[in-house]
Amino acid sequence: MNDNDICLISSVNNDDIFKSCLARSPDVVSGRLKLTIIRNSVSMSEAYNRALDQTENRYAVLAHQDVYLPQGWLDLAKAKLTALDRSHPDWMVAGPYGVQADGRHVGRVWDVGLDRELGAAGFPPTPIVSLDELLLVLRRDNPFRFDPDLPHFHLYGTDLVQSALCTGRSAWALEMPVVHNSQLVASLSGGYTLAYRYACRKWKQRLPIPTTVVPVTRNPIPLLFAKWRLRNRPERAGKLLADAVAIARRAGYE
Ligand SMILES: [Mn+2]
Repeated sequence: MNDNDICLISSVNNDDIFKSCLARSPDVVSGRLKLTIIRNSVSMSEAYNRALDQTENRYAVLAHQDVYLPQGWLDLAKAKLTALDRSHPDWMVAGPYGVQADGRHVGRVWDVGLDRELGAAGFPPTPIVSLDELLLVLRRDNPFRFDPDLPHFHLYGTDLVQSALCTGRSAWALEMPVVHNSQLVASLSGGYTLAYRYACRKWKQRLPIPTTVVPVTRNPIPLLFAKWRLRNRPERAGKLLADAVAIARRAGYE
């Protein structure tokens, strides 16, 4: 696998956050990992499809603007993806953090909003049924496109994984940790609820689907309960809670 087999894609709506996180990743700064930026998108599906139309690399890494890829990440990802190509040639999607069919989380990322590492070092490649959207790797050996009818900027990781699984392809959590310089989710109303309802209808034969936020289920209670728990949480500040490089060092990622 060459550097040119992989491209990095990000939908950017806040340049300060982007410059402080993803754009600072050493593999991006060095130019080894070519970055395609999408702006003014109406949904994440629309953004990512636009980027897929502009790129041809065999593997697309789709990352949030608030993700920092630590020193050495590209080489680590190449090694992990090459191994997965050999061990599970049917794989289509991978990421550093996901949820298994039984609801257990698996992965390793540092979450700044929660101020701790999620998961832990030393797990093997693990099959998952949904991925945290912070970073998704898509293997492009078929002309996959994100669902343009999935609204807003939520649940596209779950939708991607389910799309892979229902066509007989596999999806994996791999140990390739990153820093997610996130802010806490402010609300699950509005766009989240619209995306959730869409996912419920689309995947009704496959429910319940556990996710990192709320299980997608026929029963409306889990989403209502999660919204209630967040009822007093203030709006996101719109600025970062920590320095991504300092966190990467503290986490031992570089
Ligand atoms: Mn994020």
